[in-house]
Amino acid sequence: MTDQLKVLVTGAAGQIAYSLLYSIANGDVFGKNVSVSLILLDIEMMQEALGGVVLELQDCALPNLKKITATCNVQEAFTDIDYAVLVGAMPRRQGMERKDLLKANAKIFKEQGKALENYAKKSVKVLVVGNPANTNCLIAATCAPSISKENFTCLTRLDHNRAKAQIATRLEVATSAVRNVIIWGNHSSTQYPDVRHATVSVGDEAKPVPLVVKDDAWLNGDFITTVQKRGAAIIAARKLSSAMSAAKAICDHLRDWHFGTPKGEWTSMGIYSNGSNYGVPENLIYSMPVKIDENGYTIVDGLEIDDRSRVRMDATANELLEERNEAMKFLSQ
Ligand code: NAX
Repeated sequence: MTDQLKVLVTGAAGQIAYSLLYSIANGDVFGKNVSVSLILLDIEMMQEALGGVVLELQDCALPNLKKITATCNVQEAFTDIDYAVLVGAMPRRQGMERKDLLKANAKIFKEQGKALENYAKKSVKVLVVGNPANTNCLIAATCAPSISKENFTCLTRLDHNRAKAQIATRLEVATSAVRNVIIWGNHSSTQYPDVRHATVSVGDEAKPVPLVVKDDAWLNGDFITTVQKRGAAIIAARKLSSAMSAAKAICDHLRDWHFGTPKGEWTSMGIYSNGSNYGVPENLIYSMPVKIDENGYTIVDGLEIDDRSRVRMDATANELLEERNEAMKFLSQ
């Protein structure tokens, strides 16, 4: 394993990055024996604020942090990077149509996809966080044809962690006792949080979550909507979108991708669908259960999908197909 990594974080002057950068720089993600060069990209208007983030990172006096580069230059940012954490995106403003949001972000992720193609290492691993995350990720992957589609992922780990925490809270157990929840589909309110294959540790035994919860109405109702609408609940309460929990989820995603998932466990990641798994259409970034080892990720196959799950999985796929059709119009412009 390499002992030096070049890690790009975009949207680096924003609120998620502010919670994220310390953990990456401190070795909590890639390990304490790896030195990290951080490249921080944000738009020109944010360079002064970004300079402040650099001052703070310096003042943390972190032994693993080899170098910090702050820039608004895309070529400088993407050159020879090992990881691209694409957090920066155009936020949805009041009165903005979904189409306008897709258009603004298609432009950003087209440019960044091309930059990955032209300047990054071919082995670069890409995590897209900026919304609409799945479709932004697909755009970047489309614009970087010489990089394997398997190197492009989007963040659904926050939704995964939310599902896990809801079950743990309900059963009054530690979150570590709950394993193998799944987020299917889009990082949006159509996502399908699925615990039919999840387990909870009771003593030395791992028991199926539905058997322990013993409340199918809750599992098929409030549990699902709570996870689907959690982002909106946080905005309503904080008047800002989730940042601390998003940063934690980004670290979890990157750590598992770098080191592998724990034995017997899977996680959820938005990944490229080639059309061969679970009836998910080809050429979408769709969240699925994956196990990761030194050879990369493998989709957990063979899980039984009941009729109710099928409907939910198709609904979120249909939303992604619509987003793709809309976004692809802007790619040729
Ligand atoms: P902020 O608005 O605080 O920060 C975004 C930063 O991105 C700003 O500093 C902005 O200048 C920068 N930016 C905009 N265009 C850029 C470009 N072309 N290149 C580089 N930087 C650019 O947002 P924050 O709260 O940090 O959220 C960032 C993104 O994460 C949003 O799109 C948000 O919707 C998304 N989220 C995704 C989540 C997920 O699970 N996939 C969860 C959390 C979050 O809601």
